[in-house]
Amino acid sequence: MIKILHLSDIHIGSGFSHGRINPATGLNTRLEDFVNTLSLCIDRALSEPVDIVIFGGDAFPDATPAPYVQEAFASQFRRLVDANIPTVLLVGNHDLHSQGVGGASLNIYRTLGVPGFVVGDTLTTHSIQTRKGKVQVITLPWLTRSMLMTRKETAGLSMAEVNQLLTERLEVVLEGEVRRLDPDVPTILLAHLMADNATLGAERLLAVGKGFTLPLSLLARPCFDYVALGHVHYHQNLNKSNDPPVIYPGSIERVDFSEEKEEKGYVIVELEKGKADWKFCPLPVRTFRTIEVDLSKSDDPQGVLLKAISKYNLEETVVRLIYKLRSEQLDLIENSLIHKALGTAHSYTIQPELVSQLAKPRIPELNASSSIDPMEALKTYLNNRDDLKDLVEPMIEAAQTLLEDDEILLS
Ligand SMILES: [Mn+2]
Repeated sequence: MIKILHLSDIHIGSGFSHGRINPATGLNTRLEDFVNTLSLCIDRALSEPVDIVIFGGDAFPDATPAPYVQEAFASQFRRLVDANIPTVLLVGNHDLHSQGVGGASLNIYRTLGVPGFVVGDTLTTHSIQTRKGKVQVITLPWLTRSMLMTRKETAGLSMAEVNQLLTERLEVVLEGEVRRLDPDVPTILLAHLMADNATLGAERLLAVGKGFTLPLSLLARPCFDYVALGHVHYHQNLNKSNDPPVIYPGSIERVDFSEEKEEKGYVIVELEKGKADWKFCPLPVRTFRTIEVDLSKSDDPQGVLLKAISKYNLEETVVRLIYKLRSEQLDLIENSLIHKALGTAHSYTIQPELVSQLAKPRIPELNASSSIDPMEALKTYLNNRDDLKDLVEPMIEAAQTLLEDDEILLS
């Protein structure tokens, strides 16, 4: 039995706006939070000890993190080198520089020949010797069109056609890897991708529509004993029958407020040929709290607001206060008292919203709660703008071209 620690979407160095400078260290407290959480993952890898660590991609917010952020990441993973624990670092979309043309931030670990470290920046199979025997890891990094197709092949194709072609190409290449597998050795597919039946987390806010998705049938195959995913920040198992488990461990820290209610953690797997027992291990991460109050109908907006704040213990918490009020109520809010009430929070933002502005006529079809394809949204918008009537065609054409160029590369 081979014991594995599977973590993903570290994104260390992001969310600084939710922190503050720690006067003792000069560092942003959110960097310290992320380092602390990552160190808890590594602690667990060492204390078990696990036989291999697999990382599902997206190490930093982008491919060119500041040197002190890179160092924070490296000093945690260095502990695995010292403990002789083999580690696979998969390349996610955020790790690619210029859509991959500029390489990947994680490639430096291969260049330096860090003992036991494997970087997955191509679709290939790595045969890795662990203390408890051999394991095969197929790495499937974030796909860009240029990896499997030439520009010529995609010219004139619609976004959906390009995605279809990319999926077909991938199937062939993956099949090639599968056929070369040793059937007696436990096998992991480690992939950074959007599966078509995944529940989305924060990454949806960074993507146009749902972007390029891959069918679950490509992943949930008996030749894989465990499918380790990265990309979606919300922890989930896509294959409830567990044959094999198809797991997003999710991000290890809250990247932003969209992850306010999500549990964060990593996954421990016990793997043998034909069998994978896994469990999600929650991490103690900083609390995020949205306090939302509608004061527009209140005679005592200040009192109601302070009362809403006082309901929570905000210590060590990242707070977002959103309140709605009418413009004529503005003078009734004493800002210094609001700041004082929020003073115990780790950090906070205040977003007053005027209801008169909120009541502005909107296009009901474009309501935030209904999901709509970007092209449909644009068409709906243009239909409601008589003044843009003459521009409808060129604008739709231009938007189509933009989406075709970028859709797959975005996330
Ligand atoms: Mn990603």
